[in-house]
Amino acid sequence: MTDAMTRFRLTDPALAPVAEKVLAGERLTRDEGLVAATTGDLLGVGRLAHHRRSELHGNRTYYNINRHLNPTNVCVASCKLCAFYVPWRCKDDGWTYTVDEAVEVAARDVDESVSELHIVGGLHPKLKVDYYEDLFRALKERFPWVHLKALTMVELDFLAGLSRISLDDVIRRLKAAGLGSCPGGGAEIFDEGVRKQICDHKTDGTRWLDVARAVHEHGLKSNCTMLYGHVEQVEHRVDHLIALRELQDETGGFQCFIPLAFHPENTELDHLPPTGGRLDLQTIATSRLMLDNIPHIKAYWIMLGEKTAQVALHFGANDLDGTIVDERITLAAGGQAGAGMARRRLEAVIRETGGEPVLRDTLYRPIEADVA
Ligand code: V47
Repeated sequence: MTDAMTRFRLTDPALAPVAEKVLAGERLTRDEGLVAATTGDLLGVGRLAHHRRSELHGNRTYYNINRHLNPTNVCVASCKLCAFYVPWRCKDDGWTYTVDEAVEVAARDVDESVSELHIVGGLHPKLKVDYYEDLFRALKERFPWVHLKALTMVELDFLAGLSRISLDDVIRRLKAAGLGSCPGGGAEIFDEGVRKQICDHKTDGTRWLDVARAVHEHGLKSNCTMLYGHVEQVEHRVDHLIALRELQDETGGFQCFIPLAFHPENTELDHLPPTGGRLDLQTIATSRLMLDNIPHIKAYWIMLGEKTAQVALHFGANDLDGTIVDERITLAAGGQAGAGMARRRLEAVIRETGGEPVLRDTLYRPIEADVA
């Protein structure tokens, strides 16, 4: 029994070298990541991840007051993992807002307390870069205090192709129009074999990383994600984390990593079971341990559910995301957690775990003002 094993009350000797490295602040290897992701000692790996989380953030637990806006759910990609999209030219249940309509939809829920609009949608074959420029300008004019966290790497890549301009021009133009940062969606699992099975018509893993690099080179921060609990194997998850870690070494542009629990309902993969608590928590913990250079790990309560998200705050996560109000992607796939949560409730959820709630803006700066 090593000192580290005793200190973290580990029951799996394979975790001993991982624990030594955690104590020394050293980077874990791929093999050590695999041990963290597969050990039977779930509570042990959770304690290691919580140790890292506490070193980085103490018991500070971040949340924000945000709103989601999905300008369209029409999408040409037809990803098997997705229940949100409708195919192009399908009349049923699809929406595509004009710029004015999108601003009015946002206006239903945005007031002075809201600091962020999270804007993502389908790959619509008629919405070129000028649509998003007009949209961002109109939103900034109406809500100048709101940060626009908009468009995944997949959407930016699609816009460049559709608009027949370079990716650099897309980013430059959207930044000039008010884009503040980018969300982390669309990364799924980078492995090409897995991508073929769950999202074969969209931006591949290498390109996703290249687009993120370009976003960071333009001085914008972004988040990153990993969709787990479908057809992937544990090796795919660990390799995905390492690919993100390597890019972060280069650019430092990722603020936050969000493991996304796959929701199968209403998708073409609805024969798969939903994720269980063990996979959810072990994935959060492994992420915290492997991603030594990404400051924040988000337990996205909409996908994890309130209770698992609370436990995740003791397994390496230090952020819960936000108030949201109108979330449609998880809801379409059978999400049970709801589509929004009041600020006071989010704070209570954090406090119940022993955490200190920190209201933040999109760039993780604490917001002091009491905006109720
Ligand atoms: O890109 C799609 C995933 C993502 C399903 O950056 C699904 O702060 C589970 O990226 N089951 C959108 N997941 C969500 C996302 C996100 C959410 C919150 C915060 C941030 C951030 C980013 O959700 C998609 C895709 O990867 N997704 N369908 C599904 N059935």
